[in-house]
Amino acid sequence: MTLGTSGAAQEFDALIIGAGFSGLYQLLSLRDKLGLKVRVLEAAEGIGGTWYWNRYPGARCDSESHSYSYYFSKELLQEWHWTERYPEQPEILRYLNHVADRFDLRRDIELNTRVRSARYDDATNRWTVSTETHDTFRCTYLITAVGCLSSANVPKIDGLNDFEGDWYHTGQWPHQGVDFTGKRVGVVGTGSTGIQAIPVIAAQAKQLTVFQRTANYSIPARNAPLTDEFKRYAKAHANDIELIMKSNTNAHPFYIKDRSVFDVTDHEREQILESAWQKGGLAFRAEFRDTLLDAKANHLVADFIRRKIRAIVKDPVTAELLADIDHPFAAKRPPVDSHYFETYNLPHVQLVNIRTQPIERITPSGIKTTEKDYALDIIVFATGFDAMTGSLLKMDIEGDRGLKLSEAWQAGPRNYLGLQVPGFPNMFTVTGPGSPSVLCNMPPAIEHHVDWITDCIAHLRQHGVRRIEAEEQAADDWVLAVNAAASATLLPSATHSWYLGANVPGKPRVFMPYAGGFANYRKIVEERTRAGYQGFSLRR
Ligand code: N01
Repeated sequence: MTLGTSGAAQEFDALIIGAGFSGLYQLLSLRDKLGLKVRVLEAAEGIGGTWYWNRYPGARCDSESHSYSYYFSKELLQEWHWTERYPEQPEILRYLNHVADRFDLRRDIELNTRVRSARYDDATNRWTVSTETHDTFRCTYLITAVGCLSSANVPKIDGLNDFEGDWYHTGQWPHQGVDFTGKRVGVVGTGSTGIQAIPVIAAQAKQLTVFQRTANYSIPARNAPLTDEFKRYAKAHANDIELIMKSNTNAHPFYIKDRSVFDVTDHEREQILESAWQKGGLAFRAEFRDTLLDAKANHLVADFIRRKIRAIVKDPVTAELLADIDHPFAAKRPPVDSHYFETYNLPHVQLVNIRTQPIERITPSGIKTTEKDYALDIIVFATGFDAMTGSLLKMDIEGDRGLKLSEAWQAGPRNYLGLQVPGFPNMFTVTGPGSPSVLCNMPPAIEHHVDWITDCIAHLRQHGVRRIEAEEQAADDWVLAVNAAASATLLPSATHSWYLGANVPGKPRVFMPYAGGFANYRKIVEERTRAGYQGFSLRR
């Protein structure tokens, strides 16, 4: 449905860009709680954001399903039934569609509408938003809900256009799926996505070649159908689970244990890690408080995983390639997997180390490294995203006095609390850079931001405030705080991580998410809000 009438701008109180987890809840909040006239602009043909696009084989959330849910509606929590420990992409998409129907959101969402530009005009205190479909919208409040991992990073490798087979990026997967039966498949990339996809592709393909640039840790997911007992438990304890998620470091439904790697004997440590490995999932990293803080502590945990890899993978050369990991455990987002390392025991799966034999080019018939030609029918790029800033910078956003977001962020995403950018009045970034976002289970992080933005807009309207904007000094101080929080951990030592923007050539190397912990971050935001929106300039 096209709601636009070409030529005439459509007027709204608020525009939301993106109809994923963030955009849906933001629409509901502004429309139904505050009674604003709101529209969501979504580039895709359907709602779902990340979960609309990421349909690659094996796509599944690494957060456990009972925590990967909205908690704002207790009725919704009680009525929705997840089926597995980790929700699969189609199930999450069904959930988000259910939410859209249940709260009657669709009538205010415009699909197939990619935002091209947004300009702020001080005289009218309005944003003008133009789309690629030549519609124009105007609004007072502009909320970007574009997701942190939505701008696909397809590596620029010579010859890709000449490839005579098919190639795909995991984040832009065809809706009809891809049939790998009888095909020679190459996968480039061994991050969370590649590690999820590789075993599933291997189960179908005639031959699978994995091109690994950086070896990665991975913890078994141990996915399984949820038992009725667990389903009842999660529903009965929804309030407690929510409290745990809001009061810990990563917004997951578990706390990081308050013990050091060195508080226990070698034997005890081995037993603790073995038990966590058997339980599986992201909670593995929560066994010790210093895993991500102390290099020696991390080394002991990492060594456990390396030994596991060597024990699982039968070919010693392949095992060594997989275990030769150059960064501390969890300094890059730790993947969880279903039989990833076991996949390398299959006779039709091979691993190529593109550190020692880099890809030279793509040829019409496959991938050519400095050592060899690999004949392929299909190439899958599991090469990640231009994370956190990519989708924002793709739009031509211009704030006060002609300041472009691309200029303001030339040296990295300067912002305040991950919520606002100086020079961009009344613009809010849901889980923007500078917030804990991607270091968290996302739904609680999203709900926190949406609730804050909603309360903030209510406050502005109640008090006759025309515009709110992050102060320059507050943003500078926050950038320092974000750097300091990262530097207190081992996170920056993974120098090639997307947290630092290092996966995209030419992108400024700045640690983007706030690593000081979700609970701590919430406290900071709350204190500053209570202190009269400290660090924000409010003008009547
Ligand atoms: O991307 P990544 P991802 N030539 O950037 C390699 C979330 N997620 O899509 O490390 C060759 O982590 C790159 O190598 P290197 C999660 O937050 C969530 O896997 O740069 N290789 C790396 O191996 C995750 O962290 C879930 O040396 C190239 C891989 O490609 C985030 O998404 C599931 C290359 C990219 O890894 C991103 O994960 C999946 C090149 N030119 C993902 N460029 C859920 O739980 C890159 N690589 C929901």
